[in-house]
Amino acid sequence: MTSKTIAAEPWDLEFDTGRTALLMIDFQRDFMSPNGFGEMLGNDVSLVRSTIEPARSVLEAARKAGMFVLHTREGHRPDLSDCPPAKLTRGGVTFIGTAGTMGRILVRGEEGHDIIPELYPIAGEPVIDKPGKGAFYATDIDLILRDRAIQTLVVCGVTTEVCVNTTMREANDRGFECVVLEDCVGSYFPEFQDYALRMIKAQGAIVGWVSNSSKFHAAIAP
Ligand code: TIU
Repeated sequence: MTSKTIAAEPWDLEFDTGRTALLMIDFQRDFMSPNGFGEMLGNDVSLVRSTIEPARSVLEAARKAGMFVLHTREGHRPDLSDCPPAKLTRGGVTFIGTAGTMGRILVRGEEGHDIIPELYPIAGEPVIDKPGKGAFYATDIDLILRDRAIQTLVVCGVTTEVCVNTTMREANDRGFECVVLEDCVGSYFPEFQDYALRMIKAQGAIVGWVSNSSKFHAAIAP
C-alpha cells in the first residue's frame, strides 16, 4: 500500500497505488484513425490524436509503478446480436457492421475495432469488450475491479463527452473515485471537451476529479 496524492480539481485527490487502476477507454482505430466510425459520423479524427503521446507516457509510467491497467473497446459481436437496432441507425445511416477500410465498423475481431498500436495492451491487462458507451453496462468490469479491491480509477480515452463521461458516471455511482487526465482524453468537438471536463469537477467533484498527465507523473514518482 502506497499512498499518493495527485494535484487535481476541485481539490487534490489521495489514492493508494495498489488500489488504483488505469482505465484506457476505447483507444480503437475506429475512433482514432481515418475511415473509422468516428470519421464516418462526420468527425475530424486529428482532434483526438493529440491524446496518444500523453496517454502513452501515462500507460508506461503506470506499468512501471505496478498499477493495475485495463482497457475497453466499444463494439459488437459479428452477428450484431448485442447491438440494439436503435444504435444501428446512429449517424443517420447504418455504419455499424458495414465494411470500412479496416474491416467491419465496430465489430469485434476487425482491425478497426482493435486498439491502436501505440497504446496496445500487454499480458495481464484485461480488455473489456463493451456493447455500449459506458464500460459498466453489460460487462464484467465491476467484478474485475472489485476482485482487486480497486477504489480509484485514473481515466484516459475517447471521447471525453461520450464513452469517458458515461463510464465515469457509471463508476461514480458504484462508489469508485475517478480522476480524468485532461490531456489524455479527447473529443472531436473542442467545446464538448471543455464542458465535459467542467461537468465532471463541478459541484465539488459531482462526477470526479480533473488532472493531467504531468500531475499524474509527479504523483506516482517514487
Ligand atoms: N461518437 C463518439 O463521440 N463516441 C463514440 O461513439 N464512442 C466513444 O466515445 N468511445
